[in-house]
Amino acid sequence: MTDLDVVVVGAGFSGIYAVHAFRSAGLTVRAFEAGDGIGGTWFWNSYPGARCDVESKDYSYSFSPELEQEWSWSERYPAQPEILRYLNYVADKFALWPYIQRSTRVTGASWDAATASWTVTTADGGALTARYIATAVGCLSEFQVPDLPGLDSFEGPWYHTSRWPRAGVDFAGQRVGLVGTGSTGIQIAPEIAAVAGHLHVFQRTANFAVPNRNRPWLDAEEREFKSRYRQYRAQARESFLGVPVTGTGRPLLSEPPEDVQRLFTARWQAGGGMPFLGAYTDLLVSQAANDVVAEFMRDRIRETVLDPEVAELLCPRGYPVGAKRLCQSDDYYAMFNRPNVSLVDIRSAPIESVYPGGLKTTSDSYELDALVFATGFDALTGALFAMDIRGVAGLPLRSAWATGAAAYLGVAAAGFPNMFVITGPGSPAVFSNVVLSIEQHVEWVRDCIAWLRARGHTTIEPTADAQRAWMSHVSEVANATLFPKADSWYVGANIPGKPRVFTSYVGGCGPYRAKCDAVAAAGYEGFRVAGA
Ligand code: N01
Repeated sequence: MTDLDVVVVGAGFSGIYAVHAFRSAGLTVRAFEAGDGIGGTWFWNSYPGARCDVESKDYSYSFSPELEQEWSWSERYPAQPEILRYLNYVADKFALWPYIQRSTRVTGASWDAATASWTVTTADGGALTARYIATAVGCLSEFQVPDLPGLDSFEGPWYHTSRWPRAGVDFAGQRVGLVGTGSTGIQIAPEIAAVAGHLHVFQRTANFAVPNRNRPWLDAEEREFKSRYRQYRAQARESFLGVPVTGTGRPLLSEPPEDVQRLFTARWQAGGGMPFLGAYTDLLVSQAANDVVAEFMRDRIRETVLDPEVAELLCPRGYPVGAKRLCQSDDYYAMFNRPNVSLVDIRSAPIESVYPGGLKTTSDSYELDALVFATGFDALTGALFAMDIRGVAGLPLRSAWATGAAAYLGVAAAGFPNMFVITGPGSPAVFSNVVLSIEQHVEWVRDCIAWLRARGHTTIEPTADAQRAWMSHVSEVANATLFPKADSWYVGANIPGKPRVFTSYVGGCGPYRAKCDAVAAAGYEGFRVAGA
């Protein structure tokens, strides 16, 4: 007998839905959440400018038609506070609060073969047992601050965007240094520039950013859209990215160049990253096709940024568009026309150290009052490795995945029975509308547990062979694309010493869902079950 059927680790989009789905299936469940509020990514990343780059109509739960109809988004792209309000509304509506224990960090989980159960320990000294554990820790949770000599000596405050002070930060009139120009840096920079005395943007790698063209969601538009929400969701589930995107269905290289330019111009005007990269079938597989879109985007930077030297420095080179997550901003490039913003190239002159009054590169010193790190995350595995997870015979997850993370279908790992990794390595999560991917994983896990219980089975674990075959399929699909070709968090390149492995499934959400369903229909093919 265990204390619970399922322990869920984390209460972001995935943990919240896991609690609801598992409870609705008659399971006893508790989620542990380290934060004192729910929301995961959207709880922690409360920096100014934080906004989702997937449209609100897509980036929302699809499991409840009622919820879908009654919630009203105010903008095309939802800002962080609104997403957080939405998630709290969901917890209220489905009465989930009693099953979510906040301010409780899970420190470890160990498998006991004799009782076919997990013992989960928490930072407050608590421990309980559960038959199953579902990690819902998010793919981008474990933030990273560069190990800069002298950072401790800095006299001003410094912040990481992922742990933004709840009360906000007043940069008015200050000299601020921003390190990092990924999706986060690109969002926060214009917000700081609007108030700071001076903003120095320290750029190691220039990034591609498309406009959002964010705008309010008008009542009439919303009403019309909601009248066909169900059909839209059905299309989304079968789509490649979890968002139905209308592409030409043709390769760019077969099109007359003037048609290509016309189409990109229209999509640039309309805004959004997915319609841009989904415009042609070869953009993410052919370097020559990708070069065309890259040059189109560099031209947009050159026509926006008035100083040609700054514009050239902002022009990304050396990796394909989309191989690092495509950023979105309506203001980032134009911000460099402000007199109080300067771009510092730390590729040619790297940061050497921080001193009490500022930051020193190999060529200059910058006097600063405050420092902001938008330097990203130890993605996919960081939050899992932050816990001491031990599977069969006490094997630590960190050791099992020492040369690269591996999970059968991206949801369960050999050596870790009865553990489900929501949006785990080997799944399409980070290459999709993650909310739909989360729902698909949670529902698959819920149905798997129901299937086991109906047959009296007590354990399920993928075979090493099935896992190996899946991960080699994941690599094969990725290697046929341009995705692994950039130094990005997708391959772990942003974390010193992390094995360089591309572990996301880029074969598309629809085909992935079909594969998961086929495995289930075949009696959980590739898994070993035991008990009864
Ligand atoms: O992190 P990143 P992020 N010295 O890893 C630089 C999601 N997200 O927080 O490219 C100097 O992308 C690093 O430079 P380089 C989204 O999936 C979504 O911005 O490694 N610089 C890079 O410029 C996204 O992809 C949304 O050379 C250092 C930056 O820091 C993911 O989160 C919004 C450095 C890190 O970029 C992560 O985005 C925000 C060092 N030692 C985030 N270390 C939306 O929905 C790192 N850098 C819109």
